[in-house]
Amino acid sequence: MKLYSSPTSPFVRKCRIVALEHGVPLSLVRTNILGNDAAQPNPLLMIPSLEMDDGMLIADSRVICHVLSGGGPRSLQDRVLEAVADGICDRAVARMFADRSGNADPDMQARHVRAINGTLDHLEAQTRGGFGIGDAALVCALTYLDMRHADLDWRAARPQLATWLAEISERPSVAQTEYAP
Ligand SMILES: N[C@@H](CCC(=O)N[C@@H](CS)C(=O)NCC(=O)O)C(=O)O
Repeated sequence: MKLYSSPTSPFVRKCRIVALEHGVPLSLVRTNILGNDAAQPNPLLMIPSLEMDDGMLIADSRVICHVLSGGGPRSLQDRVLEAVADGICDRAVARMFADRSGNADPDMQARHVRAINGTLDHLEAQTRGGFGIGDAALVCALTYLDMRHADLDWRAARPQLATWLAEISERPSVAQTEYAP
């Protein structure tokens, strides 16, 4: 199976972690998301997308992770965590693109930061165990903040999340998929 990808996308990294956790080999096809649209198989012009061996194209990291993990039943808690962590990534990616555009709306940028911080506070108050797709998504969100939004200094007021990330970073699927900016 081919995963259309970039080495700095949190959604791609989540899929790669889930594939490694489930022993699914993936061939990565590097895709320039802001480059030539003709090279992008996903009509939504987004990564990740997964090309199955029979040619079927699957868009969206949540659906891709469902497929890569075998499509079995999952706890509601794990699904909620994935959605919340992906939401942080949506905000963080939007803030990054707006910063790069040079004409970011300050009110919108502040709203992204409020949303990211509020969601991290909510997650800090929770306990977690095991390692599901939601946890993979959270790893990708926290490390994406480190890579693109170090100014937010998310660890400062969130020692539980910081300790959790340090421990989980030892996991082979996490260690082998570090962002490569
Ligand atoms: N909901 C999507 C979000 C994917 C996403 O935002 N991908 C970004 C890269 S991190 C992208 O392809 N952006 C290109 C664009 O917005 O044109 C998923 O989970 O796969």
